Amino acid sequence: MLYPVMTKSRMLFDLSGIWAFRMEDEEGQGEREGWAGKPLPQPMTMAVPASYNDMKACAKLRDYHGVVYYQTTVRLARTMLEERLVLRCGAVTHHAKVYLNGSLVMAHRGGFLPFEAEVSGFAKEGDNLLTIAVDNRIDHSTLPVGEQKVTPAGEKVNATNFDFFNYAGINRPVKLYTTPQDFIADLTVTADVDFESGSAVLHYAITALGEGEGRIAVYDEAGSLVGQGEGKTGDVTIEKVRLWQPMDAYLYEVRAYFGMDEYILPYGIRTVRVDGTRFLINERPFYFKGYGKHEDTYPNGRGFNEAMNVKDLALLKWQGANSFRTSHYPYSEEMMRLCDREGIVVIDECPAVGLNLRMGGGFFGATPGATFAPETGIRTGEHHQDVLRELAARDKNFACVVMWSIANEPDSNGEGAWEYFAPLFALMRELDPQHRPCTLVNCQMLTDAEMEVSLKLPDVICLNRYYGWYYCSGDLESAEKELRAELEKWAAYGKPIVFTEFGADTVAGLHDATPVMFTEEFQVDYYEMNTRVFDDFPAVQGEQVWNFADFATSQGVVRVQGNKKGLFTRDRKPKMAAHFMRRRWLAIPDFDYKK
Ligand code: GCB
Repeated sequence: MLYPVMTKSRMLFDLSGIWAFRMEDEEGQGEREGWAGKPLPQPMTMAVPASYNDMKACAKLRDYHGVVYYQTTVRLARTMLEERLVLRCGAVTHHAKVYLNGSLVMAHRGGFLPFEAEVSGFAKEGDNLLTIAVDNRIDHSTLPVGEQKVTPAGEKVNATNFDFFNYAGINRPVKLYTTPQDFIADLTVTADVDFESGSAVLHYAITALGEGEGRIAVYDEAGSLVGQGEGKTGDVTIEKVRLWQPMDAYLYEVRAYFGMDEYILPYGIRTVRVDGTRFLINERPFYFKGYGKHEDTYPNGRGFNEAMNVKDLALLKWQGANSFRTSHYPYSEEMMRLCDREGIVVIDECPAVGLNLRMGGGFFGATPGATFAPETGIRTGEHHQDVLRELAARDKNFACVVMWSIANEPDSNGEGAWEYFAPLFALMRELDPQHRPCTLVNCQMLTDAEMEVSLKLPDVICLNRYYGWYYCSGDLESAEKELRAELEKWAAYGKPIVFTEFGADTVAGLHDATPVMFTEEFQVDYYEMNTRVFDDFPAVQGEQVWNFADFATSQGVVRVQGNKKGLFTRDRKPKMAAHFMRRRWLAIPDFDYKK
């Protein structure tokens, strides 16, 4: 799905601002009382985009469970109605019903990917009432996975099977855009690079609806035309190609034409492949240095925060980091475009987190059980496929995306895991026109089971490990021994290994001369030990710390006002460990660290 941009044939309107907002007093009230078709009764004000939870000083809103309504008036000029008019939501968490002038124009399941519909037939000149009903409920059929529970006080709540706050609302921009009646619906570009001659061939495909001829023109960053192709599909050769490199981005501009329509795509040319234990970007062994992140700021919640995105990437660069994983859901398209622009490497994760009923039972809230059991287990299979389709459609052209993560910490040893995951890997490999590596982020031990999901399906072994924190807590000597012993096993299989999580909760400002857990000194020692071990294993091709910054999560006895594993505080102030990792990462090159 194309990101909406302004071109000579397309108008674009951002509907961000203050909208009217209303919680339901009881389930189904909005539909019964027809809220979508008239001004909301006694609304409060709400910022769009943003999560609603932290917007007011109101515990009821913060912990709300169910459907809320957002509403605004969109005033349309006649000229806009002469074109094809599309309404597009960047992300509504978790489920949305969108009404224009009282008519349902689209509905969407899943809180982290865009959706859109042509609304020409529903819109009129002048005032139009736009209403979006947002449902934050999660269960065994949603991604992420959760469960609805009733507290002893009689309140219905979302029991999350994941460790981040269930922020909800219109989290990303809502936009209106126009296209001509005959228009470009999609554009796919892939590239073959000839490293000897220094040229590249772009293969492009324009999907268009209506009558017209297709063509593309490719420009370099100086604005010079470097290649052209006739037809809706074709090849364009670019001589003396300048590649997109980690930390040294270069973006061509692919301008696609169809009839009167024009679409402009920034496009980085690079290659990615796995070779033995090496992860090659542009045929050179790349070492991942960076983080698992969250879209989490105050008071935006998971709401789009463009200033913080810019700041975060600046801090990454300050530290000598080069990459992050979009743990545990796809991030905004704006962030992906920024990473393309800044040369930050991304492991793109879909919102499949909590697919582990065995673990969730103990820690976060869901009832323990067999994850893939037909009656009582999760029922996310079909939705998981839909989400992968939407993710590939949105992110296929980004140079920054070098790998897809199919899930975070699923019950990969559970009965039925192979049957669940093998088709998803096959699907993602088929969906991605660039055939990027696929992974699954593992938290379970390597078993002798014939069908080891975490070993055989992924191209890269991604490990989340907490030796010295959850395991061998505070005892770094034992932790080191155990970590080495486990790594020996994984390293025997000849695939690249990336640590996608390792971390220790640390309350900024807590200090001790003899390091104990939760102090800044302990966090430094923890990283010193873990990274020393990684350096001894040639197969370890990357380290992504958990987490970039402290973040909000459900309340519980193991969380001190949120998860405190950040190397930065929630307002982005470095802890001691941030300086430690900075010294380390500035000394590790992006390429050829482990040949
Ligand atoms: C994990 C999860 C992550 C948690 C983290 C923790 O393994 O993938 O979502 O936040 O551990 O801090 O416990």
